[in-house]
Amino acid sequence: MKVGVIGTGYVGLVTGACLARVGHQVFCMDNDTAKVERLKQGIMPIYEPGLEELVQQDVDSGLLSFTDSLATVVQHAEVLFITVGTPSRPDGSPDLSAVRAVARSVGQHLDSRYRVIVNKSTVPVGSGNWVRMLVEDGARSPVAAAAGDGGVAVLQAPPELHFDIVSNPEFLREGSAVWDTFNPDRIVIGAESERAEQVMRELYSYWVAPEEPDRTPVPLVVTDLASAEMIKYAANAFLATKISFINEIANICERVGADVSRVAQAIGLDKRIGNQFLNAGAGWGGSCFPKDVSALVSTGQEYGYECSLLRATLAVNDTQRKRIIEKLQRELRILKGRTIAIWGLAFKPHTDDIRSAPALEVATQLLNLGCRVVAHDPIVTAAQAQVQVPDLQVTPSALAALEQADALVVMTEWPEYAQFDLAEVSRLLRGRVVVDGRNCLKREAVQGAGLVYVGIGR
Ligand code: UPG
Repeated sequence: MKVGVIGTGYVGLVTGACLARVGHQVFCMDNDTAKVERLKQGIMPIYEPGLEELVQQDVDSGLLSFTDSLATVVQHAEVLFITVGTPSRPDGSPDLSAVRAVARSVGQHLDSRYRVIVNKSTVPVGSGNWVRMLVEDGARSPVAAAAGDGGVAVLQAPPELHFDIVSNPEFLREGSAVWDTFNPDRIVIGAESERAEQVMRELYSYWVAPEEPDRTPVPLVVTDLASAEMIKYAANAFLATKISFINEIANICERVGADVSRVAQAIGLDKRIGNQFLNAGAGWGGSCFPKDVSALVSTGQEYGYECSLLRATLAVNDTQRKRIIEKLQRELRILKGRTIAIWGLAFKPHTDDIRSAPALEVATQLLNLGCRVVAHDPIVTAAQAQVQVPDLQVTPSALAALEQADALVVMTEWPEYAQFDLAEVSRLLRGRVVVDGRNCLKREAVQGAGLVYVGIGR
């Protein structure tokens, strides 16, 4: 099939590359011409394991191409994915201006051939209808005739449109997005018509109707538009709540002398609970959970419902970062004038994404308290981090960050942090305190090196 992907961010690029890999002809479009040029040269805008190789192979096979021309994509593709960003506005509601602009422009370029327009960006419930309206509005707008008309806009009669809107939420985790795309737990399609559903079944046939007998079909859930949109929010809100729940349990564990790791392990063995997303720590960040939980609260409010559980999920997450500062204060007493080393800036390992990263929030709070903060991350660069926290010092060596530091705080569980020689860590640190904000170090080993170990809920 011929597929257009509008927006080459995380979701768009990964989706486009994976669909090309299974044999579709994919056109990835972005209005950032410089980004398109870099993609053509094989330079990825994000760090994601396996993506660069995949894109390169797809480009070599001729199945993946990049363009900045929306007209080209709309003309060639029978399925059009909208994968542009929907960041949070200050009040927590999502900023849909990019979706609005793309939907209208798609409408302006549509002709009378049938198209399926797929919302893959996480958009509030009800957006499917709204996108339909925008596409229709776009189609009614004046269209300038092609180049060579001397710049004079020529009014053309709007074509008779044949299109359906589909909601097809993504469930990709940064750091394993390519793997997740090839191995999804389910594929969700919210479709307006049987015709659109059939197109999507064919598009995803590699997953839902595999030809190889040894591959198990991925469950396909077909719903109405609103339910598909809700599934995405409900999944992220549930996962975020699960983490806030275990963080709350951790906070009680600390007070009663229990170990949250053992508690999580045991409750996770109950299949009704499940053992994933039960790691207590400094809280969740990233581009999805904070934005999506806030957006769901905002949708509830819009429709006259107060989301008290989800507000608590957000509140627990917010205070969880402050607990790192409290722990430092408890150990060091005065924080003003102290040097604190932070290991890990990305919101989680195997990504360079620092959006809503707990590490940067903790660094900001420490700087505001008069500390000097020296951080290390295996991938995030000083330039990247300093856009958000200008006074943060970032060193390319994890061990160098420890020199003259009164305490070490581990904020991202990069595997290499658990492998350092703790005797060396102990020798370099001026102070004795190690706050393990991700429970990723071995407590006994840290203590064995003469350091004070402070974990979360243990
Ligand atoms: N986290 C914990 N404890 C856990 C698991 C995760 O604190 O037990 C934190 C993690 O450190 C990170 C955040 O939770 O800060 C989110 O982690 P993760 O879900 O792995 O990352 P994302 O890439 O943000 O993926 C989420 C959903 C994915 C969805 C995506 C965008 O997992 O299904 O597609 O958001 O909506």
